[in-house]
Amino acid sequence: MSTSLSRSPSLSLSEWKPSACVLCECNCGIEIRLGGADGRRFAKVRGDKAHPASQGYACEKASRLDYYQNGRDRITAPLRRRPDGSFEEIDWDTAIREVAERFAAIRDEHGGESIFYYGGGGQGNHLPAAYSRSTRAVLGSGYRSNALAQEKTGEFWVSAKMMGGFTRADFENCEVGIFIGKNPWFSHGIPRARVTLREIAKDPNRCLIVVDPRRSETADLANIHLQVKPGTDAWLLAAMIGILVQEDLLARDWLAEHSVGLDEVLPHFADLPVARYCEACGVSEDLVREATRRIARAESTAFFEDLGVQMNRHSTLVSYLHRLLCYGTGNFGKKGAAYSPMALQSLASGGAGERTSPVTGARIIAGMIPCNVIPDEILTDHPKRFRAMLVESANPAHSLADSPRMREAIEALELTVVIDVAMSETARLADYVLPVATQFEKAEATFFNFEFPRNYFHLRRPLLEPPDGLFSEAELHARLIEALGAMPEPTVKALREAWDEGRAAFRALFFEILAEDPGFFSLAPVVLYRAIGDKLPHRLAEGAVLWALAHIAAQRSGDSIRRAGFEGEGAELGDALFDGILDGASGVIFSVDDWDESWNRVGTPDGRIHLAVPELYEELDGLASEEPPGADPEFPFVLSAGERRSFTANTIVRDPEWRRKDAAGALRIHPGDAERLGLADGGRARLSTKRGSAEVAVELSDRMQPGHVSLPNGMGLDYPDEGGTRRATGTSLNELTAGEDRDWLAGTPWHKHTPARIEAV
Ligand SMILES: Nc1nc2c(c(=O)[nH]1)N[C@H]1C(S)=C(S)[C@@H](COP(=O)(O)OP(=O)(O)OC[C@H]3O[C@@H](n4cnc5c(=O)[nH]c(N)nc54)[C@H](O)[C@@H]3O)O[C@H]1N2
Ligand SMILES: Nc1nc2c(c(=O)[nH]1)N[C@H]1C(S)=C(S)[C@@H](COP(=O)(O)OP(=O)(O)OC[C@H]3O[C@@H](n4cnc5c(=O)[nH]c(N)nc54)[C@H](O)[C@@H]3O)O[C@H]1N2
Ligand code: SF4
Ligand SMILES: [Mo]
Repeated sequence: MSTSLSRSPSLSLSEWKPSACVLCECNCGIEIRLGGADGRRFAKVRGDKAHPASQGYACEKASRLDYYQNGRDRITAPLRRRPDGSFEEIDWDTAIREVAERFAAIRDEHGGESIFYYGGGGQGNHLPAAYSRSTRAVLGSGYRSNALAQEKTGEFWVSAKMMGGFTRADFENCEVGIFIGKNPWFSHGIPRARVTLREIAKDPNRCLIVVDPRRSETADLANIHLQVKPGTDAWLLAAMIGILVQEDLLARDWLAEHSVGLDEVLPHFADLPVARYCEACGVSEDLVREATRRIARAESTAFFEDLGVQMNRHSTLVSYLHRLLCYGTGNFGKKGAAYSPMALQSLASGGAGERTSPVTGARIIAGMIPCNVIPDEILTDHPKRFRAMLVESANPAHSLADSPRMREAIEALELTVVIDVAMSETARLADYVLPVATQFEKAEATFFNFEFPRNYFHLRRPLLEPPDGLFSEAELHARLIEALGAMPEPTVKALREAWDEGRAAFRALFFEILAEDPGFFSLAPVVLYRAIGDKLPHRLAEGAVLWALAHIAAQRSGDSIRRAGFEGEGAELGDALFDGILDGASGVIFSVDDWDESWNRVGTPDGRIHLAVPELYEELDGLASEEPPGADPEFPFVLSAGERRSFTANTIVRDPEWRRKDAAGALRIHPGDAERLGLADGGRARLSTKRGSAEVAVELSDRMQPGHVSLPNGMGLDYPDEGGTRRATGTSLNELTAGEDRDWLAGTPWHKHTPARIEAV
């Protein structure tokens, strides 16, 4: 395969090539101009005006994506761990053969369920998860997890109970926008976040409400800032619902038409002592009433909850209260409110806790085991414990609670295989490290497509060839399945020939194979990749699996796809959509809905919103007698472990130089607290939790309230300096967090509420 780049570098230097940013879930469309001596540097990056969602918008981080693409700790050959812990390079045939043999041996001796899969993609790459589905099926690996199971699973659980599906909200058109534990100024999460925030804030007819203990950068713009005490959002939201009920502000007619269960819920709020709950959360009752009334009288309100509450105490309860507030004021299925997007591939399917994990019996929500119990599923002599792990595009030794225990768990496994581009903290613990092409060296895409009424999908084209010997996850999974003897070669051959004959022939054969053997479905990703990958235009081989997803979407949501301009009946529509995706260099609108369509996607049996969630009543009622989290004399501070700042991006970018300032990520502390402890701006302090201790740089910040301190996410990575010596910069947060500090229901961690002690050094 040769590219315009390798044939005529001078041409490619002057060309802007469309792609997308991979640093947060927005995946803004960008254009990249390559440069440098080898033509492989990202010389210039700008927003892509042709991208359907971002429309030319990009934040400051995208301009420095070269630090990801050209990182110094890129792995360029498969690595095998020696008994002394060091690594040796091996050739690909050996690597694939040994990894396949060792997984197969564990499967044959202990059952495939003992092989745990973690990851599948990060902020920019979800195709690996689609292909690994085949490998997992062949290995019989039924348990999996990823980062969503330490942030969103509580919300998924509540959403599944109340709505039978996942919802998002329309900030572009809302009258009131409310962010609960979310700082979109830095974390984004909605398209063109800063533009939208400013638009809401400056319009006198609209209102921006922020719930955050910190005066966040988003709170700076807000009309109403509900500055709760850390970890007390449950009291605040319960008080707001109490006000709706007691002041008769509920959207009663709307609720009668669209919901069930109101009568069951009302008694929990009818006599709720609003004043006492406001005191518990530290916000003046007047302000709480004002915000609640503002929401109740608005034409529409858009809600967004994120890590500030999802990684905090009472997180699943807060997700429930947030939704009661949202539906109680009639904010679903209309412009400016919540909606159900049409997903090409849902990230939140797979049950709401009916299955449980093999050792600890933790609820499996949306198919994922809670991240916080993973070490407990390994470090035991339970016969059903996990004995091997396949990690793909994730760094759990760094990103999960209690890193020391997670390291111990990985070391205890019989086999750990890591698929990554860089020598991550997790890769360093693996038995085999399998390197792959970066997200700009292969076709990639995410399923973070949540827009409405016009939703988009972006299959990115590769900009660069991978270095010699490297290839994508799709190719890797295909090779593993071949080595496992599970690739149906005659089927692949027949499908290849059918593709050349035409789409009708290909469809007929594919669906015939599937009808004969439903088990074929899980192998379909790698079979499609082998059958048609190299036949797709624009080097989009890894897009092959989308052929199947396009057909499923066409079957389920034909009208939405036709409204987006794709033509054809039945299966032809699927091919039209697939071709549209292949053609859309800057992304493509694949579904157009009207607001009513959201109601058709409500997945409850009666199509109504279910307000009653009895599993949470005990916790809800218990707030009345519970002491809100206060100062523990041993650990008097609350550490918010993982704040998103201007230049943080989990661990995708490993070079600390990429941050323009504050490379080590300082601990932010209120000036009054600092003075009391004798800490100066720019000085050092010792930060200790019950789990660990670290020396940190200090930054005085009047954004923090007294008693609350914060550290950024994505720090503490060790990275080779120019001479090759690895050095860590900043604090690895999860050396300080504890696995048992988690939500009782969803198992989501309390990272934003880590009790801590601070001393001057
Ligand atoms: N710049 C940047 N952007 C990112 C990322 C990144 O690494 N860097 N990561 C992406 C990812 S993976 C995610 S999940 C999102 C997360 O996006 P966010 O959830 O918006 O990010 P955070 O900064 O972790 O937390 C948001 C806010 O929660 C507040 N908070 C802390 N404690 C409490 C509390 O007790 N109550 C309330 N109400 N708020 C509290 C914090 O002060 C903070 O302002 O960001 C995405 N975007
Ligand atoms: N204490 C605390 N912990 C947290 C958080 C917090 O706020 N506080 N935030 C949590 C959240 S919200 C999240 S989302 C997680 C994120 O944590 P993880 O899900 O573990 O994700 P990353 O740390 O970004 O690791 C992604 C890995 O993918 C690799 N990679 C990049 N491109 C490719 C590719 O094309 N293919 C492959 N195979 N690999 C690639 C990178 O090198 C990196 O090692 O962290 C969580 N951990
Ligand atoms: S980091 Fe910035 S440019 Fe990149 S996707 Fe997120 S908002 Fe867009
Ligand atoms: Mo995340």
